[in-house]
Amino acid sequence: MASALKNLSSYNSDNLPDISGKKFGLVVAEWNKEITDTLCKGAYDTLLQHGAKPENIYRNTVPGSFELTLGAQFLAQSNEIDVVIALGVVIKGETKHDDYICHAVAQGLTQVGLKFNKPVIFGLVTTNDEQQAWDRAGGKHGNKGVEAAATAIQMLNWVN
Ligand code: DLZ
Repeated sequence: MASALKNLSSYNSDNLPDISGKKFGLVVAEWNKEITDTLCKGAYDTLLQHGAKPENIYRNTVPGSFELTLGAQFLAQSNEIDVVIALGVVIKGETKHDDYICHAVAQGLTQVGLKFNKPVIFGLVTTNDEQQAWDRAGGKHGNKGVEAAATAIQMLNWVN
């Protein structure tokens, strides 16, 4: 149950909640698997660094990014899960498939979060080529999995 009414005393100095009892559902697409695994590791390590317990982090895979929405829904509907992190990599090709997939995932994840009143984090890397994807999976532009996990933690300020 989300609460918009937080007293300032409930925040620590970094404005981050205590996540030691929170449960995280990661849904990871297998297309571009090497890259999504790297995103997933970034997210996992970040959660642990901030106090999450390994046994409270669930990882589920789906074939491609298009399936992230349904995977996220399966996780979000569980009372066991406090926040969902969806991770995928969509690389532009000769056709417009990337457009269709990315829009569907963005809209789908938004709907899941609203339907279950639960944070669902959009960790979809959308690039023109594979190098740009690696640049965002531990390369010169950081690791979007780390950012997704940080966003999840921040959003837990809203979850009791
Ligand atoms: C079909 C497809 C293509 C062409 N490219 C990608 C991609 O770059 N990244 C990704 O995660 N998935 C891709 N897919 C697979 C679709 O997401 C989906 O799995 C299939 O269309 C089956 O629904």
